[in-house]
Amino acid sequence: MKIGITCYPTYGGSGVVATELGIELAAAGHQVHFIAYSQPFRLRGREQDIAFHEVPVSNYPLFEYPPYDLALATRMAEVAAYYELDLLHVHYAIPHSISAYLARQMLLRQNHRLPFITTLHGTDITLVGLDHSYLPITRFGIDESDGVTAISNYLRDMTIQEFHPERPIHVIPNFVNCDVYLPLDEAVRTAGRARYAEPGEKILVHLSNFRPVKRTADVIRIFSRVARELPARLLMIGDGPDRSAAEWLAHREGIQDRVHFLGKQSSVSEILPLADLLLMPSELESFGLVALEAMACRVPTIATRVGGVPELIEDGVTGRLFPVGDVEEMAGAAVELLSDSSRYLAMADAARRTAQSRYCASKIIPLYEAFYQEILSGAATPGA
Ligand code: GMT
Repeated sequence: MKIGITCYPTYGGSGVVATELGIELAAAGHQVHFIAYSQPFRLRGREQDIAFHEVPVSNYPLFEYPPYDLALATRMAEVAAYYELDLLHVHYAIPHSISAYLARQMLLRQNHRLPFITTLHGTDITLVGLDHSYLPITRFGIDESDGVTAISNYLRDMTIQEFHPERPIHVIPNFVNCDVYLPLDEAVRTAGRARYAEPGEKILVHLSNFRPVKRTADVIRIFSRVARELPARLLMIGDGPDRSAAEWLAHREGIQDRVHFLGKQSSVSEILPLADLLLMPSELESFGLVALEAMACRVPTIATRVGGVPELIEDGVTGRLFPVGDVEEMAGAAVELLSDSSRYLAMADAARRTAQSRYCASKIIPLYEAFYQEILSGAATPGA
């Protein structure tokens, strides 16, 4: 198949999923065309059967707000026509499904049928979609899509409850490449850990875009309590609006020497397996992709019981779940786990096993391929 993929190319879960999906589809023999305002950050630009098409946005002085969605629709239609795309797969409803809709309508005039699939990731529904001004157009984008997927049961149910869409929503969970995200050989792990911690110190890690929904201040508060009980370091991967507040808090708590702010990292699969625990105290996660990536690396997560997280993490088996903001309990659980090696090892093993048995790319990519086929056969039916 020849598949066009559009996503937010910068740091964020939906862009990561879209990029990894493109990489896996290309490896499975499909031709993939990314269409976005910049190259997705996890794409190296040298992958076989993957092309990137930048969307140029005109900055004509009359445009106080450059019309990205129109420029995207134009580029989608051009790429689809020039490279004979079979379908478009857009990640994040707004504005991508609307641009795809426009591209589809433009191509219809040339008798080129271009179905599009929208994958809902979370904040497109829970935050953006529920802002009243965006609700009708988000619902329109969902209903006009030829197929819609959501990354968890929670998100599907939430979308149905809030938007009452006419289009059915299929759940295809997020995935991880278990051959890339995997535990390290002990010698390599020891050498890697030495970059951040002394022997005998535990390593906790947090990875996000440092937006308020991630509650990065809670990460610092949890770690501060853990560091009082045992020798430990915290790796903070990523960047975003709440980073400086987190840095300030680390100083105020007097733990600045134990917290390493690493900024945005392109090879997180090399850092995650160095850690003992991931902290994900988010206000909301429709899935929690980073926890899955950590699980595949044999790293359990201390997380909040929100959104789709309980579908991924089984409390007490593959990680621990707590109410939002309960930093005392989360810190206590982290200390307990890090002090009990047999319990810790059982949980770390269960985390890796769950990632392998339920969320490996090899299991999830065929679901997308089957869904594409289903949509294509429907799209071929006159009047569909
Ligand atoms: O919240 C983010 O970090 C970014 C956001 C996105 O769309 O880029 O993440 C959402 O999609 C991820 C990939 O499917 C999910 O793992 C995240 O749980 C989801 N975030 C929220 O629901 C808040």
